[in-house]
Amino acid sequence: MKACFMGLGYIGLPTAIIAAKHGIQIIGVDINPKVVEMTNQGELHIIEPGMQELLQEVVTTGQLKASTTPEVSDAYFMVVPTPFKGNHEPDISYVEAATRAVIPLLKEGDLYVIESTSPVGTTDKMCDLIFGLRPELRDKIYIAYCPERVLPGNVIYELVHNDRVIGGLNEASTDKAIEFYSKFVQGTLHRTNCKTAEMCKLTENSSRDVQIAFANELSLICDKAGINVWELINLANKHPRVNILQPGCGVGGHCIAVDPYFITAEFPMESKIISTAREINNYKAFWCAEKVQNAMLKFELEYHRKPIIAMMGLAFKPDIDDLREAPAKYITTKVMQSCNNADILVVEPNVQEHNVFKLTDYKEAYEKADIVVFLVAHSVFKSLPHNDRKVILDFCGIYKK
Ligand code: SAJ
Repeated sequence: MKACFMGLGYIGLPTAIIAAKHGIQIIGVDINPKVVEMTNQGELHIIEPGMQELLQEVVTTGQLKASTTPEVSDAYFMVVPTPFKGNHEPDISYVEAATRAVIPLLKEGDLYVIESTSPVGTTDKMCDLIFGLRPELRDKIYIAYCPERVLPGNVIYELVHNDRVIGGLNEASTDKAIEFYSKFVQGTLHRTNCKTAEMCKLTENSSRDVQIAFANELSLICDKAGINVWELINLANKHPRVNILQPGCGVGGHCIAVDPYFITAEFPMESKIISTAREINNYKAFWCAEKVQNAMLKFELEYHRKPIIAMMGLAFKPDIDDLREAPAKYITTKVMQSCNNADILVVEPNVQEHNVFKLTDYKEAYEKADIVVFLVAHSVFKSLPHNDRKVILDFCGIYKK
């Protein structure tokens, strides 16, 4: 069995590695020659615990090879980014380009799968493209949509153990895709059609976005009402059927802050809660930046000098070193811009150095600062002593009970 993975990013590369580890011959394709070169040298270009050793192993045994062009295989997987354009319209041009690249290689009996998060109807569009150019393959190849669900930081475990949803163009396609994924997935493989599988992925991340927005909205209300939001949520969650998530300084990463737009762009009239949740979560980062700016002004009026501020955390969530689309980064930039970069100590304990921010050790920054702003709930911050003489802005519940 030979499989071709189009895209060696945060999902494509780990999936290719795990599949290779389970005996499938893998050709991993990426348009970036640097990624291809690093992968062939057994060097991981993404950040994911435990993955480096696995890559080294499958490259050494020859199970995985990277290239800038696809090769004739038995199965083809589209695992490329689906960003959105300026107006939040989904951009499926990478899926289309990857599909066009494999169309000339397709032969009878092959499997073609889209894993990229995609707007509803993308698989049907790619079918039209494939059969438009290769009409002789109609009913002769298998086509399915199968989204990934792994949590960055826990990919090795989740790729194998999570349940997956597999939506085939027809029953035979679903069967063929299930046959492939069952080579390395131990979770249940749930059957459906392409459209439902596409919508399922968007629904999962939108559901989380809506739930986080609820928590963030509560945090705004509680701030005005003088109520500790962390205590409130903890108490409300004692109800057997209530499970509120945690507020933070916004929603980051490449998934939850993006995927809901794939629904709102296509169904603007119907997706009221989903679009409002996006607005609330975006607004939360803006609100945090304003809170910091107000605290700075208040300090200056009271002490007649500029405060030293510690911005604690840049990552998009706790205990990772991934800064992609991180609200903490946005807030820090906004605060720095408002005071000519003066007296701001930027902290990210999970990153050695950064090309924009000069990083300070978290203990040193906490010690020196007049105003401490907790942006990300990294575990190491929780051991810092509570100092009543400092102004503490705790946006992520470091000191929650
Ligand atoms: N966040 C909160 N409060 C919470 C939980 C999260 O503010 O209670 C924030 C985080 O700080 C972060 C953002 O939400 O900024 C997203 O973090 P996350 O841990 O919720 O999710 P991701 O983006 O790391 O991964 C998600 C997962 N989807 C769901 O949990 C429904 C993952 O399973 C998906 O595979 C991934 O998106 C993806 O690739 O789509």
